[in-house]
Amino acid sequence: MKYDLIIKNGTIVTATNSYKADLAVKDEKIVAISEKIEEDAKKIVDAEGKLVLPGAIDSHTHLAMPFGGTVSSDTYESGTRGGACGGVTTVFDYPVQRKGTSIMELINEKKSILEKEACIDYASHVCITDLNNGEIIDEMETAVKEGITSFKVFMVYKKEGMMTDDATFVKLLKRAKEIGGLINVHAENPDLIDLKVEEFLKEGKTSAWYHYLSRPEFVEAEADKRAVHWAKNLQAPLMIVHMADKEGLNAAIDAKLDGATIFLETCPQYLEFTSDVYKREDGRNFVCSPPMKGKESQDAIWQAVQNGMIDTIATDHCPFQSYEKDWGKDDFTKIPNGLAGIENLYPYMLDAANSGKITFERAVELCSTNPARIYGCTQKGELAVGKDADIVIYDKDKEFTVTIDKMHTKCDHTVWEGKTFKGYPVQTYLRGNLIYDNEEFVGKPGMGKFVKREPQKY
Ligand code: DUC
Ligand code: ZN
Ligand code: ZN
Repeated sequence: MKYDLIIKNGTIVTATNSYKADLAVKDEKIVAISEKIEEDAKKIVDAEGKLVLPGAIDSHTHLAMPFGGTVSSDTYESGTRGGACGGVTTVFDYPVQRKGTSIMELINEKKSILEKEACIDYASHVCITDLNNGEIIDEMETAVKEGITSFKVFMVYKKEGMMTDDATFVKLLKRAKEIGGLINVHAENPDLIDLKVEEFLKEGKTSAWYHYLSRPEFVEAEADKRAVHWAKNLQAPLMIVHMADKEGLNAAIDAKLDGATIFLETCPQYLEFTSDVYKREDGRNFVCSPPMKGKESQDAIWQAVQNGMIDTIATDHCPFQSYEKDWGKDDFTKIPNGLAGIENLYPYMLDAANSGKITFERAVELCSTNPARIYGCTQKGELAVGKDADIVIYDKDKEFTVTIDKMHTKCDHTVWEGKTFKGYPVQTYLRGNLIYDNEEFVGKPGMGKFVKREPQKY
């Protein structure tokens, strides 16, 4: 047999165009794309009437992460299984450095879990909480050589011991630039949040609505602007993750237009929901940080998704079970922060394409091609000869309504409950291997491989 797999008669979508063609796979790679491929293969799939897309890259998840007095409820296995069923073929995790410890040890510890559990390919951005007397500055270079080229800093979570102060942030930005790495930042101002929280609790204002009011638009905007300021003045590349407010977005866009190397990520929850969700009886289930903002911010973020200013869409997948969210029924500060989303990312953005809000090419660019390019996944993000055969077959006409019973992650509830998507992935291939078939997971834990990334000249 010449090939392992041929996908025939589909419409191939890239970040720049769409065209009808057949695609052949051998030894996990795409080896041919042409109008007609007549040779034999072990498996031939007819994709007539369907779109053939590169697998999505969810470049922002927190799997099995100790947080909010518990651990996020998806393991590496269940989170990546969910991803596979939503067309995600590469996941990025955010392991958090314990203060005073080595990041290489953390990377190796996580790798040994992921190689057993991951159902899709995986990479990590390492969250740095402490420079460890400068040791981490050296370790960053080792990490980059090992293929871990991005790092995260939190401008928040001061009391939780995860915050990076400005001096450390600046050192990390400069170091990442030297070694072809990238710093990702969670931008919110911790002191304003702590001040507001204290005031609200004193006044007995404890519902989920006060989660939003303790970290409203200007709290994120201040930190966004500070982050933009450092990146611009140090001429260092920076990714601002989960961008959710208009004022910060505009500052970042201005800096980008001025030549700063700033990348922007947002998440489906900020595109779908506004802060009004925190007024709901089940508002705690929507509690994540940064919180959803008002309509003005939502409209601005959508506009930036449409006009090319947002670079990537990822989920910030960090689910907690209902009983854990219930800890904060009468005190919003006890609600673990985070939502499930990995299985809904590609369906959501492709639904936006199917309904004409963006093009399918743009959905592919945001969810696959851009994250691959920005984070140095040279084998991913595109259906092209020589790339990994990470492929999603998408039926534009299949209607799918999200209910928790149909999800493949471990969490017992979802903010996406009841959402109907026009169009849905019907098959996912990981390096040519079928891992999802018509609402069923057909892969195996351990199939995922480490994605060794290349340093970039940003
Ligand atoms: N925000 C969340 O909502 N969850 C995980 C971490 C974060 O920053
Ligand atoms: Zn974050
Ligand atoms: Zn996050």
